[in-house]
Amino acid sequence: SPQRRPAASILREMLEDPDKILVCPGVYDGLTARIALDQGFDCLYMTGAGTSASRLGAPDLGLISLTEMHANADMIASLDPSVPLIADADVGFGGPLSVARTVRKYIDSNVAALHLEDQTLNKRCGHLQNKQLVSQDEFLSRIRSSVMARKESGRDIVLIARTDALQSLGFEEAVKRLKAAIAEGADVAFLEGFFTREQGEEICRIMAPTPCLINVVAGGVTPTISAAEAKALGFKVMIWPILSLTEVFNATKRAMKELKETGIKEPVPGGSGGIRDIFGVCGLKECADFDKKAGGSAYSN
Ligand code: PYR
Repeated sequence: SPQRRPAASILREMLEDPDKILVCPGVYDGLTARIALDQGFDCLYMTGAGTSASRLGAPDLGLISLTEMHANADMIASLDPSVPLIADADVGFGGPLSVARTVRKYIDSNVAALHLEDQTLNKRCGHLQNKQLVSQDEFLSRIRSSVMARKESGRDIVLIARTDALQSLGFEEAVKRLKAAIAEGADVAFLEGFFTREQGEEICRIMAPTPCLINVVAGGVTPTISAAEAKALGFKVMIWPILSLTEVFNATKRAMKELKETGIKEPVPGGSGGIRDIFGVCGLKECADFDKKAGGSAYSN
């Protein structure tokens, strides 16, 4: 069979397309990833906040481990290897050796890109208050370690340097950190939690030609803007981390409430989301076809 093209190479080609902004819906499990793939997105984003909420039932406070984040990224990246996955790697889960291990594991799973940030080990969601930062030197040791691990692997992964410094140290310091991270070999700049369109435009202008990422979080501090507007500001990558989380939260809560209060959850008239729709988006037909070809009969449609 032909050699599979690494997801990082597919992502790099997209990043180099001058006319493109990559719009990445946040997914956190197999089903949300399948729905995004079914809608034809050409790049996905694995949210750490969503992974923490769905796998641990815990808030995004640095509780989740490398093993859990990697297992989620591994599964999501495997669903359609032709669609690159950008995955959260928080602070890299420890010192330089741990960061290198994280990068190797993500590379092994054909994850196209990861982001590493400059918060302390007990990090928190970038849109919460009172974030604690490590020094620039410590941040750079994380980036350097990831660049070294990538080089030693002989393979590729796009490294996204994220700074959370804007909140406590201001714009200049945040820019300094991002520039230093790019000088160490990171590929994409991620200014977390900026407040205005002007700051967004400014970061893209200052970092050019380095591609910049914008993170749009419902209820977060960055304005919710469209992909077209983000592109006009100069961004190359746009992530919507809690897109599926919010929808699942609202819809599930509504359904639970209805069942609790009335003792029945009526199907939505004419609505989708029955068992066949769900199995269908997860590849029921492909599984049945495969099974049949292999001489099985258990899953014939
Ligand atoms: C998250 O979704 O957890 C981010 O860090 C953006």
